[in-house]
Amino acid sequence: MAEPPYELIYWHVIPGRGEHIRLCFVEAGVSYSDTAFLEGGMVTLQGYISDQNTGDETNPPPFAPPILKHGDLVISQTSNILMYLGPKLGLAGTQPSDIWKINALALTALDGLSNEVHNCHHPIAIDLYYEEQKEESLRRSKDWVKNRLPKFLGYFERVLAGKASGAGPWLYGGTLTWADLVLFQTLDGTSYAFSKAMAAAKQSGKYDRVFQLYEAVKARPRIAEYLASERRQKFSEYGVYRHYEELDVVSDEYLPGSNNSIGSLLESVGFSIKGADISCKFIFESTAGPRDSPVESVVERPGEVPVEGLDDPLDAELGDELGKNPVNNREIVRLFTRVELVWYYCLQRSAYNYRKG
Ligand SMILES: N[C@@H](CCC(=O)N[C@@H](CS)C(=O)NCC(=O)O)C(=O)O
Repeated sequence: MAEPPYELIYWHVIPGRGEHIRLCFVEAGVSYSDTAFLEGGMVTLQGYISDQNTGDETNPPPFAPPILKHGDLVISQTSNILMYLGPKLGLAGTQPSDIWKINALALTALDGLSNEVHNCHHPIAIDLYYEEQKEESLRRSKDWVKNRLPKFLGYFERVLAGKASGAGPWLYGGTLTWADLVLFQTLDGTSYAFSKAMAAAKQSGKYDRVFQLYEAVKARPRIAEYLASERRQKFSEYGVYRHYEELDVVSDEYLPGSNNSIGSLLESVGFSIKGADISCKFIFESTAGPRDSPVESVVERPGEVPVEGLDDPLDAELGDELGKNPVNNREIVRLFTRVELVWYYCLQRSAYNYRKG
């Protein structure tokens, strides 16, 4: 018996969570309808999520899109839909039990590289505008980029290095599954939101397998054609992935050689600071200058941002300087504060050039 039509019910204009479902259909070469492109599509969607909707005889009402209608079946929740479609579209591995493993991988990507990214621009309340939670968004974005992004990228790198992933570029069992498509989409969205951090992560070489998977999905013939088409909706300042220049922060985590020079000096007295090499020229100058010179006077000298990186003589000079003056904890705290401030400044102004160099 022929399959009933697949109907995707999702918002228009934003790729959002609906895009995970679309990519599965595209990769499988299976046609589907999509309310994002249908006349009256948003009325249909609103009908499903209306607080008047109590569902029907066999389907409870969905809370939010994406929603899939397939014959009499109406289901919601992205991962649930993906797990339903995976086996039907040939994206579910080779063994019946594979779906649980694939689902875990997809859920992890959705947790870390979708929901958490969304929470970076909406850390306080979903119903408030971003503009009403900007300060918290910045704080959260900085922390996310520093601590969570490397954790999730590192996790997927480990998965890809593991035996269960098989020989190919894919996450599980040597075949392309819906988890690969989800990871692709979440990496794509995260790269839109946090372009600098993702560029730095790629450049670091720590996550080569992850970025290879991204390219491998992108090069799939049907996916490539879809991505180049009008059907691929662009990211914007709506939806899960948004680009706000001020949130596009980068972490020292990814910068090369970040645990040498002043970093190791500070570590030797119990502080951990990474990325200090990029700013140790400033620190050297500030320690050589008047003890209480305000940090602002240091950071307002953009011409001296060491975009080409620093070499050993400077570090040696700094070592001498610190060596000459007994360093007590108070001094180190003062230094630490300066390093942080100057370092952020350097990143904002020139880290991109620095990495390119
Ligand atoms: N966990 C759900 C989240 C669904 C969700 O948040 N959908 C968004 C669009 S991507 C929405 O319209 N939410 C409305 C709301 O949460 O009030 C899923 O993965 O499907």
